[in-house]
Amino acid sequence: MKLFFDDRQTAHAPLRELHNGDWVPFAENVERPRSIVAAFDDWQPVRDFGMEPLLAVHDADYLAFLERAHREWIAAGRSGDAIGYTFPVVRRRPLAFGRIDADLGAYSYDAGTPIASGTWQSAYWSAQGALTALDHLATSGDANAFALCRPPGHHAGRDYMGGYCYLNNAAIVARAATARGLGPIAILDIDYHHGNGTQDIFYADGDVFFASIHADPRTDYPFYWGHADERGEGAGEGATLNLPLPRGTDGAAYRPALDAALAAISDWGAKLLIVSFGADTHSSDPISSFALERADYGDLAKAIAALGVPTLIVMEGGYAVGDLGRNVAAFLEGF
Ligand code: SP5
Ligand code: ZN
Repeated sequence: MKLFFDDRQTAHAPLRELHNGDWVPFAENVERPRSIVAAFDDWQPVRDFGMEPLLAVHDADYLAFLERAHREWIAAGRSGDAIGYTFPVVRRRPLAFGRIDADLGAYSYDAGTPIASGTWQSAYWSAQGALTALDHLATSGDANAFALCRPPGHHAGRDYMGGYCYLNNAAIVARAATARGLGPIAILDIDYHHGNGTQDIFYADGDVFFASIHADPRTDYPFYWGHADERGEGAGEGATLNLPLPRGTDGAAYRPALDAALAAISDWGAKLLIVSFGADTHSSDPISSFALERADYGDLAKAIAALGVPTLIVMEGGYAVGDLGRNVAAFLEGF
């Protein structure tokens, strides 16, 4: 399997995040991609597909905000990472603000997603890596490809960041693939956390099927989305499938949910599968509470590969840095 990564993805290095009322070291750190890079010998270069495929998913004003936010933060006399503190949950409308703090709140839904000096550069190349992997899949005849996306993407929506995510890499490649006539497309999200941004982008969209297996949002981030009764709306009615599982879920208990998701994807008639893969389902993950082991990842991959659908894997979460590279390798080797 060809693997795609660009070193500019390590420019993003926030120092800390808010967690349970305290500042803690930023969990989505540069040791993560380094651990995954070290687990493989051969990486392919990332190509630049420009802004157009990003604009097919994200609003132009949101992308401009991501690009300028850290400069404005510094210009306002601040140091370190830009982070918001006021969030317009009551109602958002397109106001023009004169202060970076207002923009930070309007374009995010949590306080765990800081913008550092290198954030835009890394998010941009993370998305380009996914697009390069898609292009490889579409032109090589290979059955699968892996984009080491970092920062991850599945919590980011059309005009908001959150959950360590800025650009929704899976959604960007799904839209690009649709434009290339590669559909019908399904996204299978097997990160520990619900992929609320991806769900939101395609919620009323009948073109892309979205299935997510994740920790029950009644107990786990992102709390407000990923409940089993969220099934899509309008033209997207029935094209969203949420399979929440309890804390402590191990490989055996995970498997029926995976089989249900794969059956639904097969019924959808998917001709391209995008897998949002998080290794934060591992028993050793410091911020998550499932109990999958390394050998389980090979089994999951074999079940996915048995669909016989070309598969693009994009990296999402996974924070047990000491195990991360080997866990990702176990998953990819299963294909
Ligand atoms: C892509 C992804 O897996 N995002 C997960 C975002 C979860 N953020 C909320 C959890 C905060 C836990 N912070 C613990 C940090 C320890 N250094
Ligand atoms: Zn996650």
